[in-house]
Formats: sequence, structure tokens, C-alpha cells
Amino acid sequence: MATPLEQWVEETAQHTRPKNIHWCDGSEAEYNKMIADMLASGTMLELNQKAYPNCYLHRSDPSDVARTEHLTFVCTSAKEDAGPNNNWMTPADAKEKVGKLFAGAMQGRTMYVVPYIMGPVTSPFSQLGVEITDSPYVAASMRIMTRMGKAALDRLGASGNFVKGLHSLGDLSPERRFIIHFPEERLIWSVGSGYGGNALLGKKCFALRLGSFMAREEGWLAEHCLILGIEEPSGRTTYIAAAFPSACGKTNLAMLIPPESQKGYKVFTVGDDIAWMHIGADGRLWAINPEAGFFGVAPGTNYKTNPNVMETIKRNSIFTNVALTPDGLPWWEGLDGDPPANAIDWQGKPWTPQSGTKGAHPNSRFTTPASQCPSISPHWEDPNGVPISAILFGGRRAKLVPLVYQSFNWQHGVFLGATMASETTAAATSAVGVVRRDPMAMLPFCGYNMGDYFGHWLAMGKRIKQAPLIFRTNWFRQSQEGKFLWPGFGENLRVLRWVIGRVHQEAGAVETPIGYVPRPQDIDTNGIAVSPTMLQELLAVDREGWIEASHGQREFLDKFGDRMPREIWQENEALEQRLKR
Ligand code: GTP
Ligand code: SPV
Ligand code: MN
Repeated sequence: MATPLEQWVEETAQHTRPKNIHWCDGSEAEYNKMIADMLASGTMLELNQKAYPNCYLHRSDPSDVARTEHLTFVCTSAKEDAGPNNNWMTPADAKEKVGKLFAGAMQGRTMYVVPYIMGPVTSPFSQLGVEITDSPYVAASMRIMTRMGKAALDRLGASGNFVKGLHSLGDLSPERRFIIHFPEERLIWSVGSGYGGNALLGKKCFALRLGSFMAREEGWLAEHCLILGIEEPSGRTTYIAAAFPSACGKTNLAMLIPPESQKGYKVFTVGDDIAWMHIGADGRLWAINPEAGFFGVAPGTNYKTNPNVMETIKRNSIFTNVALTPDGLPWWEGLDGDPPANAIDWQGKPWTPQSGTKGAHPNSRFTTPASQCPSISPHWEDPNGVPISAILFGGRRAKLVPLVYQSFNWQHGVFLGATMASETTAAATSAVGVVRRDPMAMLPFCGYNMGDYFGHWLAMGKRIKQAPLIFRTNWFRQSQEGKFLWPGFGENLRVLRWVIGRVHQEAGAVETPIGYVPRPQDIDTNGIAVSPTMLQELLAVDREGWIEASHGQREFLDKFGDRMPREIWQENEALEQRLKR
């Protein structure tokens, strides 16, 4: 008898009509064959194999370079279950409309059946998925980003307990592009895009949108969080999860290297984008990284900002939409050294620094194995994960939001996450630099009504023993002249030190209307060019500004009607009261 997987593959092949079907085993030989095929067809270019062994460049369609949130849908039976935070169609309408786009879509192409595990191979918190795709770039990338192939098939056996993801490049037209989630059926359909977050279905589609939906049903959390461990000179290690919106510094913080002046500290990377967090046997919150690789932002990455990732991407990596130098090296804006005198830009056209355009797309990225990262934690594949002591919610805000502050308690912390806003970035195809609400950095990724999502966070807090402390951070405050006030990157360790000081009740703070804010003497500024006035500005609480913000927050909370938990409203009212006092 055919297994549920075999049946689904057969049905899908009938509908999409591929030239042939390849079941991925995840072997190196298979990977090499996929790369060789793509080199032959021109969809992959070889980089300089001396400097970048086993590294390649892929250029995606110029209209297909970032997530397309307006074409992304969550199709629950009832509209209210998807919430105002998601685009919605009925499941039947979606199947009718998008089903047609899959008909015959794989003709002349190979259909890859890609079984994968999200999470360490033996973790009880890991989950299985199978992606059917007609893109060899997607199949190859899934081998870097997940535990793909035989290990997944072995764990699956004849079971039907896996998330189904069907992906086709279609004709790559934005007119016929849809990323559709059917959370009630554990099913994803994506057509018309080859871009990471739209096409590598294990990542945002499964690990966050379906993951958050499953997590609420099952009593855990699926979050857009990095996970890191900090070892202090004393040898004590504290783990932190941090939710920052897309392109707001997760990869960089996860791989932080302590600056010269901060001797004796070490940061270990557990994950850079997604955390699945469960309540452990001891009642605490434990996090695993469901991914096996990093899909990181290239621009701005260099040996000063993130030396660990620079070492990681030197081999076995796929670069997408970066520029190419005459020596076959990848290049992007913000890389170390001078720009090349001439290069080929991300669209394959001749480019010079005088061209007046970007050489690399602002959302150009690399896909690279996590195991190669010099700072990877010895515990990154622990089946039970690592215990989380603090959660940070961080946005990109030029004004108002202080460098760091702590919530009064879990409920207030959930409120701080729920009311977070951030300036948009190139990670999605809409205007860049616009402040928008992005609760818990999950606006584009929460697979159900966010009112219910905040309710789930509140309920989790009641169940966790020694709940993590919750903080807000903002590395992106600017001066009147538009300069960053805080040096960021490695120097963010100074803020993390205050955070762990609070966790272990060793650091001071002052109580303000918005939360506990460090006093100037609580943040070590030795050896950095942050003057007392700058620090004061970074830590200031602007009452007028916050009163205005609380009104904006009201408007936002109101959108969720009676799905918004009473506790979140109460927190906003309490904030307004404290500000008026
Ligand atoms: P996704 O992969 O999209 O989820 O993004 P991410 O949160 O992992 O963002 P990433 O770490 O790749 O950073 C994105 C951009 O922010 C890069 O251009 C970085 O150089 C910049 N950045 C990261 N950390 C800091 C910081 O502390 N200060 C400043 N000023 N910029 C930063
Ligand atoms: C993000 O946009 O938050 C990313 C890249 O991490 S993607 O996987 O495309 O969503
Ligand atoms: Mn992300």
C-alpha cells in the first residue's frame, strides 16, 4: 500500500506534470549533481573556487527578490481566525484560484521531493515536512537550511504526520504569485516565486506561520527569534532569545564577538532567525533552533560588523543577488575594502562604483551551514534545547525608544512585544523606512489572529516557572543629524551585560513610566565614543512622545476587537496613567 507521502507525490505529479521525479536523499553526491545541473543551465554561477570553495551565485528574477507580504495568505475556515494581521481567502477559493496555477506547471521540469526535519534529528520538539518543488535552487538550499533527505524519511516512516509544502516557480510573474497557508490542513502552497522566504517552505511558512498555529494548539511558542548564550568571565552561561524584525540585527547579534575592551566574555550562537520554545520538565522555557543553516542579509556584512559570519560563508554557501567581481568573488555594499573598480551587478549587468545603482540588491543574501559558524554553541543541537532566561523585543527606531529597558513583569513584557513598531527594511517588497507596528517581529509571520496570539503568550507566562525577563532594545537611535547614537554590533554586548545582570539580580535600574531603564552608570561605556550626553539621550524617557505613542497603540489594539485580551488594554491604560502622573 502506498504511504500518505507516496500518495501525495503521485497526486501532485498528476496535476503538475513534471518531466521526472527525484526523491532527495540529502547526500553530497546528490547536492553536487544539482549544482552541476544548475551550472549547466546557467541558473547558478561558480564563484572563485580557491577563495570560496563549493560556493555559488544565483540571480533571481529582478521582480522576485524579497518576501511579498501582499501575496501571502492564511486560509483558515473562518476569517476572524486569520485576523486583521493576515490576508485571507476561504480555503475553497484559494484552492480554486491557486490550484489552476499548478496545473501542468512542472512540465519539462524535474520535480524534487524534499523530505526534511525542522529541528535536531533526535529532538522530541522537531517536526517533519516534505516540500515538493520544481526548483533545484530550492532543493539545494533546503539541504543547507534543514536536515534534509534520508534522516527525515527514516524519521517519517509510513506516517502521514508531516507538513506538506507544494512549490512551483510557475512563470515567476508577480501577477500569478501566491504564498498560501492552510494551517488547519498543515498544508502550504507557493507558486510564482523562487525567493527564500517565499520558496524555502520550511522557514517562514512552516516554522513560523504553521508553527505558530500549531504552537498555540499544543502549548508552545514559535517565534522570529535568534538564540544566543553568553558566557561571563566567571564561566556562568545565560541564554537569551531576541525577536527583531527582518533585517534588524538578529544574525549580527547571534554571532557577536566581544570587543577588545570586554575581555573574558564569549557569545555562542544557537540560532539566528527562528526559535521553537517549549516548557521543559523543570517548568522553564527551553528553545531549539529548527534550522540547520543561516539565510542571512549580505549588505552591511563585513569583518568589522560580523567576523563570524564572514568566516562561515567562505565555503559551501550559495549567494543570491550579490555582485560578482572580475576575480569571481562575491561583493556587496558595506563589504570590507574599496568597492571593485568594475563588477557585474546583481542583475548580471556591468557595474562600476560610478553607476549610481547598487551592485548587490539591498536584500541580497547567503545560505550557509550553521555548523560552519566559529561561534556555534556546543549545545545548538541538544534535543531539549537551551534554557531561556531573557527575551528581547527589538525594533529599528530613529526616535523615542530607549536603547534598552525592562518590563515590570511577564504581562507587561507581552504588552511591550505586542506594541512594538519598527522601520521597514528591504526584506519585504514594500516601502522601506516606514515605521509600522510589528508585534514581536511576527506581523508577517503569525499564522493566526494576533489578538489570540497575545492571549497565548499571556497563558504561557502563567505556565512557565521562572519565566524569562522581557526587555525592549533599540540599536538604531539617531541624533538630530541622522547619525546612529549607539555603535551597535559587538558593542551590543554592553547592553546584554545589563540584561544578564538583571536576570541574576546584579544590575541596577530606575523605575520609569515605561519600565525599568538602566541608569547611566549601569551601562559600561569605557572605550567607546558614547559621551555622557549621548548616553543620557539613549536612555531618556520622553513623556510627551510616549503619550502620543500610547494613543497610536490604542488605535492598533482596537483593530483586533474582542480578540484583543483585556490584559493588553489594561497595560496600555496603566501606561497612560503612569505617564500623566
Ligand atoms: P532577517 O534575516 O531578515 O530576519 O534579518 P536579521 O534580523 O537577522 O538582520 P541582520 O542581522 O542580517 O541585520 C540586518 C542589517 O542591520 C545589516 O545591514 C546589519 O549591518 C544591520 N545591523 C545589525 N546590527 C546592527 C547594529 O547593532 N547597529 C546598526 N546600526 N546596524 C545593525
Ligand atoms: C526575513 O525576511 O525575516 C528573513 C528572510 O529571515 S526570509 O526567509 O526570506 O523570510
Ligand atoms: Mn527573518
